[in-house]
Amino acid sequence: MENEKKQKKNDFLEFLEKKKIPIWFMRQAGRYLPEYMEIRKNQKDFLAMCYNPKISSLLTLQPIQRFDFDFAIIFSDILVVLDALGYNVKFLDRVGPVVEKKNSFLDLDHNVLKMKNSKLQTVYESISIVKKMLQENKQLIGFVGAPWTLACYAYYGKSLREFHEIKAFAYNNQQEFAHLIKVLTNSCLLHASKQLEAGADIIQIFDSWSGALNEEDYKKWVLEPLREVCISLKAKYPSKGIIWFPRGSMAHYGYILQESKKFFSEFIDCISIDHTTSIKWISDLLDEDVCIQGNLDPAILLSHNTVQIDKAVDSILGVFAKKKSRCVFNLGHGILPDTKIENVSRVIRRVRNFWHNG
Ligand code: 1CP
Repeated sequence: MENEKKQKKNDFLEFLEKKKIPIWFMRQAGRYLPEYMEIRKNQKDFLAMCYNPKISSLLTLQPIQRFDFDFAIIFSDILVVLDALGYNVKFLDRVGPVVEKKNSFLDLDHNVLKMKNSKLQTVYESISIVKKMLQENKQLIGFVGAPWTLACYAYYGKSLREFHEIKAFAYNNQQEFAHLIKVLTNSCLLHASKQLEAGADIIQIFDSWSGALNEEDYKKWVLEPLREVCISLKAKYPSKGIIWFPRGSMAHYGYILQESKKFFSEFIDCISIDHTTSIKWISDLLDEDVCIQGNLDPAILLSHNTVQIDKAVDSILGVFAKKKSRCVFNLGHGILPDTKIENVSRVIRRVRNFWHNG
């Protein structure tokens, strides 16, 4: 028992103890910021911005300079891993990502990510620049897409809403799909490790499409790869933090947290909760030593109704107050492009005042 408590101590958790309720927003650098649009308008290609350490470090720091968020998240995308694996990834205006389709997944090999000329090197360069520029009282988040979510983009080649075909493919081609998940798991581990080595304090694992799966597939394609990645990361980088964001997974939390309680206590520092999940329910379900991050609905920041915004913020803070430590205020998903700047400032002010007055 004492051993477990010792393992749980790391720089991220100590940072949380000091900050009480730190705040950052998913996709905090992006189209809602005029200073982002100023840079974006001269850049044709979103991926080229991600691969330019000078630009990506600048964009990473923009929301910190404007809002004094407690965490910076490196300006990049989950799809850079597919691009580096040899898929040609493009981001088209008003369409979103387009990923080249391959005839087979069998010849994919994660070892290409280790090559000196891998495009991912620019991400690590950007991380080391940001780390040097970031004030000491902030932490830097690196991130990866989880294998299942990346597999969805590799299979469909674009943004998706339905998952029948990829599931049928996985049932019909079990070996090939297992190979794809394996390569993506190794890639996820490699990319996360390199980001931590370059200076990231935390890795957030985005599993945006995890909610589409049934229980058996969730265990195979979400939990097993997650376990593999987190156990290796914690063995290599015990002082660094891990945040897991399994979007749309409310239906799964019951058995996950019951069957894997020990795994979550030991290897996951924080679960990021989307806005369709009740934060009070999850807070009661989770062990005290797993932190909660979330879960304001990003749509509320589009509204003029400040009473409604304050009410939504207070309702999350009410749950956090009972937990006292180890909570991070965030959105339940990425900030929307039409978000009003004054609403972002309002939420930050309210979270900080709550703590000072409370
Ligand atoms: O046009 C533009 O200016 C680009 C918009 C944009 C930005 C700013 C995209 C396109 N990606 C990003 C950056 C990004 N993506 C970050 C940066 C760090 C931050 O500030 O938070 C992060 C963490 C991501 C992660 C990401 N990309 C996810 C996982 C989180 C989620 O939203 O569920 C996913 C699924 C992507 C793919 C992606 N990138 C961009 C688009 C339009 C999409 C497709 C989303 C979809 O399929 O619905």
